[in-house]
Amino acid sequence: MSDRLKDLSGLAPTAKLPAYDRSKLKAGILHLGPGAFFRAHFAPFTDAALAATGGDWGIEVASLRTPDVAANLNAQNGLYTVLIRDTSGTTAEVIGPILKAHVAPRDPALLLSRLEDPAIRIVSLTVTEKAYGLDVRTGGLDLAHPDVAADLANRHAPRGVVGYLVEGLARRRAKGVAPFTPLSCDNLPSNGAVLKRLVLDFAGRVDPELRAWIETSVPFPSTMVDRITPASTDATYADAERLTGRQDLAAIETEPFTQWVIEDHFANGRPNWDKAGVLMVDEVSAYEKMKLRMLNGAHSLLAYLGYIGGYEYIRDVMDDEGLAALARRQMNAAAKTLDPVPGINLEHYADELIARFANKAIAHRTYQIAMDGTQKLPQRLLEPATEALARGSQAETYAIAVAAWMRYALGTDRNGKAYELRDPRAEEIATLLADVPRNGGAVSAALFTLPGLFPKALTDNAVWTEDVANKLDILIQDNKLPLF
Ligand code: CS2
Repeated sequence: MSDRLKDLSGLAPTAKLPAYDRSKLKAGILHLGPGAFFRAHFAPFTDAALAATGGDWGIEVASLRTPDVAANLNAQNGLYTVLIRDTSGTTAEVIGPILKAHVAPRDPALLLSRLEDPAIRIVSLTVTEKAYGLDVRTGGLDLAHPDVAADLANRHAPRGVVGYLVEGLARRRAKGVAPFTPLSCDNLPSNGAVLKRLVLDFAGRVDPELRAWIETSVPFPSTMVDRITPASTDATYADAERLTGRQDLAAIETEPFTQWVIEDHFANGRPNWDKAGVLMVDEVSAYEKMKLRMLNGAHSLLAYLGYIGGYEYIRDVMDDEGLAALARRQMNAAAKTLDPVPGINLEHYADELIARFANKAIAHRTYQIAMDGTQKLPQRLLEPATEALARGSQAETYAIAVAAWMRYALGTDRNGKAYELRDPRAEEIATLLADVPRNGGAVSAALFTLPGLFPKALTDNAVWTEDVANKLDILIQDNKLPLF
């Protein structure tokens, strides 16, 4: 076994290294949620900006849950490897902007002190959809969300994302420190606006003056991030070691494609991301909707059908011609719900997505994408389905996707093998389905009653709900694909 990656000396020539002086970096960004998605886009784009134009924008990261990533990053002085895979091979880039990693539950006071440090000018997030505590029905806080409830009861000792942001901003205001810019990078439509609403909702409940200050002085830029990033495996670590000559337990693997679009509204400066290929715009929502509906909507469709059909990876699902064609139909249907997106031809975009999904070098598990369906369905499938029906358009592929999610929610695959439904509402779903006969009509009727998930316009549409029930029936009774 090689030595651990700790510095940049003596690395194998196959690795691309940071092209700037790391010792000049200072923590200007605090990032919450240093998972693989963050390590595949935010840190590499910041690395590229530093290489292009210099500067001192370093990043501290904090995990709000598990300690492993932070421990591995600290053991490597923040360095880690990004493997970029396609069918022509794998390349390795060592990424340099991370300075230090914290684990919030271990030392919440330390995270609060980092949030109030004037040197921190951006607090960015990739914490997944479920961490926001969003009530999709109202767009405000879900008061039953465990973090939201705990943080409202104990605002000075938060544990959740919104609680930390509000307490951090409150402390800065009290000390006369300029606010940081919160920067959401999660797959939510208008993620900055969503976060703003949640922060204002929380602040309004604990301190109306603070709410007013945040409303007038804190920008919440929205962003759209796109890079397919499978969870790391032993193969990731082995290839990172082979290509860098160092053991790296924080390595990640990803595809060549990468896209980041950011609204250019910052309170206190930002890295020169625009010099590193990031698109800085005034308004991100058209890009975000395109990505959520065309990429993520088709991804979820393939993940549910694929998983219950016994396909381990998205690339395997794409080998099934019928399912690949269905994904394309779903993308076309989604494209019809979109306004024009500046600079993007949606036909080409869909072609590119199909090729990215089929990338043989990317082992992206259907089970990984199937996770957290109740948090993903609304923006990926249910909102565009509602809009399509309102316009009198076809919504058949949406019915297939919803039926596939419902079939998946039953918790056993076609061979009768049980699996864990990884979803914050898994218990509620299991209770709801406990005594329901296993047929499409009964199961769909039960799941349509899950509070807050399905828009009324959809559940009121008898033709569409019957379509879902029929498709689900085929998936349950015949237990075979394809169903279209
Ligand atoms: C995926 C996304 O896991 C999922 O739900 O659909 O993580 C997807 O890979 C990314 O959004 C691609 O940018």
